[in-house]
Amino acid sequence: MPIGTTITEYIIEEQRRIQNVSGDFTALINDVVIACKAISSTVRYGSLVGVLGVADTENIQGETQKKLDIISNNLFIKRNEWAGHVAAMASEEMDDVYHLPNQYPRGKYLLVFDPLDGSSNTDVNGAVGTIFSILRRPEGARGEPTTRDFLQPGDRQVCAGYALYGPSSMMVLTTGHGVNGFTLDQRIGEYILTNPNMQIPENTHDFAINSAYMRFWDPPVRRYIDECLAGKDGPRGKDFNMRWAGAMIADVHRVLCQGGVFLYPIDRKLRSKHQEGKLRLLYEANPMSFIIEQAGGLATTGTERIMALPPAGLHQRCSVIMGSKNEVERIIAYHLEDQ
Ligand code: P6P
Repeated sequence: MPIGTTITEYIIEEQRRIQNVSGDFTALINDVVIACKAISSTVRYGSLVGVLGVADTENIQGETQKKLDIISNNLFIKRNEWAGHVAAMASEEMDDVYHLPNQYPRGKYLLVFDPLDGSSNTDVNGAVGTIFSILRRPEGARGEPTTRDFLQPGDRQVCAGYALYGPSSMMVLTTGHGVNGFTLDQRIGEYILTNPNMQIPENTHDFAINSAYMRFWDPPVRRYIDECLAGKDGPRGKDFNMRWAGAMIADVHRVLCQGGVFLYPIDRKLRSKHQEGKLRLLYEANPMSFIIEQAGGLATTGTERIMALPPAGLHQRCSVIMGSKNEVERIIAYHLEDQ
């Protein structure tokens, strides 16, 4: 049975392209991959092993945590804390920086992640996944990493990826040299390269937004969606399709594969709660933006490029509009006209 290119082979080939790397980076990504395999397996068993439903805790976002949120977070921590590749970690499910147990060596990378994105889908067997981002620890930093060490703009990411636990389990990865997709071959327990050099179509007829919030949208977003809804008789001269999976990872994966635009924009309701958006910058918007840009798309708040934003806090939120270049450029133009 031919196996194909495993994700480990791909990572090592990538390492050979980069001069003077110690292999730490490769080993870290490998540990992240194993963590995702473990989460994928746990998610698959669902109610058979009693991991569905809510825990009796809340995260810093004030969101009730699902049992799988906590299980996935702990799997990611356990898999990545011991090997000496990371100096510390941060997660949607933990209020502060996670400092490694004293007995473990500290490495030169910082790992930020959303262990289970879309967890509102867990109890209805919907798509969920893991999003992660790898940063370098700032030059010259000494002692235990602080929150400030993590507050780096998305352009400083050295790797970003996600694992989508859908009908098949896929990983999508970028280290800054394009985007590659891998599918988990359950027969051998390896992610195999199935989608090399993923590129987002520049034009599209798909958009993903939660239309329940339409009454709160800013004018540029409302204008863009209204024009899509007007279809071929409207200003766009073509019909559009709407999708909303309730999990950023699933909606953005569709955009990556088929073209489209994903929008979770700031709106009046979020402003009333003094929030700059729904999605979190460090472990949702930045890693997904890195992937989208590497695949030829654009990722913006509407007025600013997401990966240029200077983070002010671990759990900072931001407006998110990302996908096919021509569509995102149109939405940016509508925001500029509205200023
Ligand atoms: P809403 C999942 O909780 C998440 O953070 C994203 O993955 C998803 O796109 C969004 O929230 C869904 O939000 O308001 O539609 O439930």
